Amino acid sequence: MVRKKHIATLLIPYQLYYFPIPGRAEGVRVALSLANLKWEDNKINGDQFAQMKNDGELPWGMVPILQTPNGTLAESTAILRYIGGMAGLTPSDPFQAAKVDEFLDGMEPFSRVLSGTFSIEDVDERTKARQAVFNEEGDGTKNLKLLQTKIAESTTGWAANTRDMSIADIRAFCGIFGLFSGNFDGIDKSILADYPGLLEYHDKVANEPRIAKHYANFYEGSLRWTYQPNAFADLI
Ligand SMILES: N[C@@H](CCC(=O)N[C@@H](CS)C(=O)NCC(=O)O)C(=O)O
Repeated sequence: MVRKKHIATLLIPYQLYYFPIPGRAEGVRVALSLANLKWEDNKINGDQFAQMKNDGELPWGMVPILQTPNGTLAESTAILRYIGGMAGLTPSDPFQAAKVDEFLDGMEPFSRVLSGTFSIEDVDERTKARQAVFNEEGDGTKNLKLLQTKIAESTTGWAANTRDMSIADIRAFCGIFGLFSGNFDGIDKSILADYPGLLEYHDKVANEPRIAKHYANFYEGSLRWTYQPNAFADLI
């Protein structure tokens, strides 16, 4: 599929491939947009995913991938670092940049809290399993508390204590609030009412002018309402 798109690639040099949901590609989409690059959002279905995998187009057998003028790049965090650099979202100071990397790597367990639930076919069982993730002792709860604590420790309010917004914020914002769009059975946005620090952080990032502009228009059903200012205002 990537090979067949080579003409489009000449015109639109960055080609993202992912499922038609925010998921692990959303931060990359934001970074591509903030970097003002010419890019295309290729939304694939399960059959296209299988075809790409079968054709050896996925370096690690997974999506997202980003086709670039220099070749294909996989792994959402690697792509975010690469494009984030072009968007001015990575600090130039090496230690600050490493702290941003620390945050990105540190929040990986959060990104996986639902991974054991996707293969549960029965909707009631899946719902129960996901509710358990956000029970008092669940991994979702543990990770949300940790993220809230980490963000509260920042003196600037940005996730990795950077002077300006960084890719750590893009990942944290897209990852945390994307979970509460209503796309995942059993996960209700009311869970966030227990995390006033995260709701405050939502307000800060959603109102950052580049983010607010990026999400000013989204199409119905895109699940991206969670990224708009005041998305969770009724919980405060
Ligand atoms: N570490 C990878 C994980 C990517 C990942 O889990 N991708 C999932 C979709 S969210 C996937 O491709 N699943 C299909 C499969 O594993 O067969 C990243 O961050 O990009």
